[in-house]
Amino acid sequence: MNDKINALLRRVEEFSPETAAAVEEFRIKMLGKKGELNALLEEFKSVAPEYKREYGQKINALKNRAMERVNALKEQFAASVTPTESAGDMTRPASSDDDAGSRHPISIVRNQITDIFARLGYTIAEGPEIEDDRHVFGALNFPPEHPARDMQDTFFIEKLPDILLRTHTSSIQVRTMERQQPPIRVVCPGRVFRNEAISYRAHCIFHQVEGLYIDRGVSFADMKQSILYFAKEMFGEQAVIRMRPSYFPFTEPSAEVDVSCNLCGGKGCNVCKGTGWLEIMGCGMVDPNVLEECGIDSEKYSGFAFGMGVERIAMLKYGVKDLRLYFENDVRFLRQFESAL
Ligand code: 2NL
Repeated sequence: MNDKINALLRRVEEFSPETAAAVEEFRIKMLGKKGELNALLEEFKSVAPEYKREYGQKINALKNRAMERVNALKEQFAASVTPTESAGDMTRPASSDDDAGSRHPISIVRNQITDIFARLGYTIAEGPEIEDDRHVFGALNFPPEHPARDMQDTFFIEKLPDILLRTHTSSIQVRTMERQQPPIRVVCPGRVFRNEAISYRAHCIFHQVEGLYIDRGVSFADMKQSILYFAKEMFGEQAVIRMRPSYFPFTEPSAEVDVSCNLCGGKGCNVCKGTGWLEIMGCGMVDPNVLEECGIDSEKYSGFAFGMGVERIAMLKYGVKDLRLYFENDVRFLRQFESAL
């Protein structure tokens, strides 16, 4: 028994582990339920009574020494673990394996559009998707019999009084004008809804950004320069624009804006259908009827407004030919925009 105790004591003293795991392994082997010390205590039961005192003390001393060593070694390993080893290097760049997801291309392009106008001093305004007739049509100079007011084109929630899903974000600008006197400079991004058959070029839910600038003496030339600045920021410094006369109930005069095709450099390709031009938005000088309807003196103030479809801008920017891809949330499509902002 004496030899056994001494041998174990030597093992305790000579134990020099390399890792914290080795200390734990040693503790289990020595002090665990089925360990050496318990085996010794089992043997101790059959020791002759006259030796019990001596061996009892020795076994106790061995146990205390073993516990002391294990605890000291454990502490030593805990202290030598640097923060780097325990928690990883907190200053290292994120691993490319970390799947952080990505913004939807429509969000990316919508943010790019509003950022460009923010640089020109526009603020962002939002409004409700469920609207009333006045804010979507009435205040915007739509005559009572205008086809857009038809069930064919607009989703009505309640016909009387007319509660409907907005068909354009102009309703946000109407609400801005009702609330605030000029100078007004706002961009209004949002979802809009139209009762249309879904195809590669149309969807019943899509996204718009509209803008409105009202102050004393705002001219068509101001509008043209603002839109040219936008086109260059969005499509590159080489971009040029042209305006074609158009018609909207809420602007007069009105125009469609084309940007030079950035894919073929204006020579003509399948995207611009050989014309060298891509239609990007509509715009015009706000009709005095609209200003008056929203509580703004049309004798004192003038302004311009514009509107564009985010899906359309995104299709032109990324060369996506089928708009439905933006609504399906197929990750194979969405992953391609991971590197974008
Ligand atoms: C387009 C054309 C346009 C506007 C939107 C607007 C808003 C108010 C007053 C006057 Cl409150 N106009 N918005 C003006 C011209 C064109 O959008 O093709 N959008 C996709």
